[in-house]
Amino acid sequence: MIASCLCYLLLPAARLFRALSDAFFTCRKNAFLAKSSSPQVDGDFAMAPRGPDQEECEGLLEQWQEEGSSQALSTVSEGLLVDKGVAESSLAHLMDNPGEQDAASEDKWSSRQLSDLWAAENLEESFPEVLGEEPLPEVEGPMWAEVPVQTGPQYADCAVLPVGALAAEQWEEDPAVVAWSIAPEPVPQEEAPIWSFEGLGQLQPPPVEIPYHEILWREWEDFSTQPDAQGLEAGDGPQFQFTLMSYNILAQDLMQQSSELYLHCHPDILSWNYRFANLMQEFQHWDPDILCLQEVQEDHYWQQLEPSLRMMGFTCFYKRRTGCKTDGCAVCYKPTRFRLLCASPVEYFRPGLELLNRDNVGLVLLLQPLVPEGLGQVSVAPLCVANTHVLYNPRRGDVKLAQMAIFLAEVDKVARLSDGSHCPIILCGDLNSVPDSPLYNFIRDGELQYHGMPAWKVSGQEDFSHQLYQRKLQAPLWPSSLGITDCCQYVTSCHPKRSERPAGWAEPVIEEDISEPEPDFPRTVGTIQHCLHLTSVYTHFLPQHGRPEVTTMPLGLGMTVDYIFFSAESCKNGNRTDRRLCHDGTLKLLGRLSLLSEEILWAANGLPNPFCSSDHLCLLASFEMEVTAL
Ligand code: KL2
Repeated sequence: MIASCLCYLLLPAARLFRALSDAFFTCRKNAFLAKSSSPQVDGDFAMAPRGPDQEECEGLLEQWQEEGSSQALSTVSEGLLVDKGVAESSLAHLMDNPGEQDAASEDKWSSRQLSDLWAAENLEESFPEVLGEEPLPEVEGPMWAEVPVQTGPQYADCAVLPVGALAAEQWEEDPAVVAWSIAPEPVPQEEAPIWSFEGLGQLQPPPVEIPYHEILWREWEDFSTQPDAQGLEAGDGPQFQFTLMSYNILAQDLMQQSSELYLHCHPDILSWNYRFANLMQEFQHWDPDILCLQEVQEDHYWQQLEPSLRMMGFTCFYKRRTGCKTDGCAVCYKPTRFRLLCASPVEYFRPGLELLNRDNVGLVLLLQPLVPEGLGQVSVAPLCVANTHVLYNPRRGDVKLAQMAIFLAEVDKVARLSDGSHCPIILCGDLNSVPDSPLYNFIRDGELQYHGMPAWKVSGQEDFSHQLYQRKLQAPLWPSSLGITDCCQYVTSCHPKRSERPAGWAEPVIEEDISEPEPDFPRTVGTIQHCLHLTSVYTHFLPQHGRPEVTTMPLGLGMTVDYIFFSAESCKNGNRTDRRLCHDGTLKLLGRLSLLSEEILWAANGLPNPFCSSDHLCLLASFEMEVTAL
């Protein structure tokens, strides 16, 4: 009996205590780093000085002690109980359905399951096509109730541990508690952001006044002084500079459908209205010229995001996922900086094709940069901006590759110039694949030998090598009836019809593929290629921390799945695998917003947290384009 007590109470208690103190110490260091103006502390936690910043941090802790919230206590305890072990066990159910069944069972929101869900919740209608006057659903109360209590076997270690089992000082210093214990202050009228809750009735203003970036420090990494391939620094001669953000903003519907992923979060920070205000603050703070969003819920888009972004000076395009999915991708740009040449929504769903029976989408825009007046007679190439959210299912790499092939074919079509070359391209989004995975390497290297590869390997998200049944990729990966070659080009676009396009892309180019796909074209044996010469803005590693970069944190497990790729000059050394060494072409990377490590995000209670309102971080990069005198 005593032994079991020791085993079930003391061990977990000790483990929890260690997790809490680790998190707290990392937080304090992070907070110091974030607030410090000293260049010496740059990236080096161990060097963080004691000083006024620490006082501020402790002040916040004291404030919390005075205001102590029981809700916050339970949330913090829950948050830190989730660990990688939990992540692994919760994904274990994916492995229970080998074989053909896995397609539907892993995509949580296949149409059948979604309709079941709606039936269960007495919500038989799908989203209305025309959005009515109905008020937004109030999610705060019911959502908390919906979050299941942690009683599953995966929580056996911790659920028995009463919060009171720990000394108060240990958990009350957690950064997450500090974060949401700050008393809500009304936003002064003149500073009220355009997305404030006017007209939304009883909703509260966002409770946090400290901008998230002061807590979760993300540095701007400036490469503009590094000379380019021609030895020119940014700013030499005429130029066109712009910034682009890619951000998976976590659709509320998806979040509620898998609420078990967000048990570590205080319910208030999961309410859409809280998250919406935070997301808008983030957009406003970084103020990109182009904004590529994923997981944009359609009703939120039309009712809140699009109107608010329009007021911020954006023109927005939206593509909802097919089927009965309620979210999609948006691309927004500042019409003061770009003129639209064409917008091309991409659906990956192909009726009757098992490989392409998923509802993911992409959106490709061709934008003409508007050169500021005063530069004289100059021209700048159009810019192709492509945004997508690829299938999540870690076991269906075959589907992901086929989706990517359609996306690349669309990008090729939109960005191809009459001489067969391409205008500058930015391809971004949530690819649900990790760095160095076959899918990632395919985009970066322009080539992938896939034949015989287990489908789960393609994205690198999970290791399913222990499974008996392993779907293997077979050549050809997609049928010729898709009308896409193994070079990821539409069959029709290989025809000289292209030369009819206006030189210099002066006019909008809106072209339909009207001709029937031609089934008879040569296929390679087990290899796919593309010729867009793309390289990643991020390196996926934080040298200062010696840790991988993280763009998302499902169940506390940090990984990169979001990317901004941009076109670079291909290497002249003929070694395709050296694409990383490519130098900048017409697009020069001027800077990027640094990502974070898993450890730092842990100190902020993972994602979402009171400051970052999605389960992904935003990616932000600054580019320069060549401007040529006419
Ligand atoms: O990984 V994501 O989250 O890019 O952040 O993209 C998908 C997943 C998103 C759209 O399908 O929903 C999430 N378990 C956990 N998350 C899932 C699952 C699942 N089975 N299916 C979809 N998503």
